[in-house]
Amino acid sequence: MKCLLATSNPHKLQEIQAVITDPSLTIVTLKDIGLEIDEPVEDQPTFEGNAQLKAQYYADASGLPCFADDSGLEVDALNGAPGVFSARYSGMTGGRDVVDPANNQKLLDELGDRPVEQRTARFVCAMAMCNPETGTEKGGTEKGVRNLFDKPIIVRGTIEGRILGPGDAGYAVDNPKGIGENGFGYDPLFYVPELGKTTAQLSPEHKNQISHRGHASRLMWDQLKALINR
Ligand code: ITT
Repeated sequence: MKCLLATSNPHKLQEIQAVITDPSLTIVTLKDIGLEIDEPVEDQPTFEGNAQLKAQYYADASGLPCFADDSGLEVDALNGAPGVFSARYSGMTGGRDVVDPANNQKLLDELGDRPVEQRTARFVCAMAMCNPETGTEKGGTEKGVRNLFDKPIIVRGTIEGRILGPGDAGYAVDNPKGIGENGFGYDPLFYVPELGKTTAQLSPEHKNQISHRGHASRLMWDQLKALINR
């Protein structure tokens, strides 16, 4: 089975491709198929809604079954913010090298000097897989693929942790770099107490074993495998 993995985030691409490696599924990327279209507007109130919106948009544009994730950070003391606005929390635009530190600084500003026990948070990843809409011109997928599933498949993975805070190594209220060099986004500020590390201090393999995206990718693959082997 061939399907499109739709993301413009190279870190996500690597993380998902490292988990879903079965030869019965050929994953192609937007770059592989030369699909250069505007990104959809992610205007849904839930991660699941945005994941489905993205997957359906690119499935329709490509004619391939497509999966996409919408993910982000929920901080309890901020009533779940930044949530679905995680990618654009600070309002800064540009490359990830400027947007990520700006988002991280905004998060530290919002949390202020709250003690670590009030900084609990989780990463959430909703992943959706959609077929091209039936009955449209674009719906011509490869033989045998279309009928594997009728409705979108939607799964969710999470990882619990907290945001670095007073007393933690690498923490200062004006230091958006946090601690650790791996990963992306909020990883340098996302501390997993059981490991005594941020997710930016984990190897890619270790992050995939425990992360929201790793969990969601495995759940998605379990469902697809069951359909392929039906
Ligand atoms: P696509 O929409 O093209 O897939 P994106 O980066 O814009 O890429 P989202 O809309 O799903 O993706 O936004 C996710 C944001 O949430 C991301 O930019 C980070 O700020 C944050 N995030 C999600 N997963 C993360 C992770 O594993 N580590 C750190 N931050 C993460």
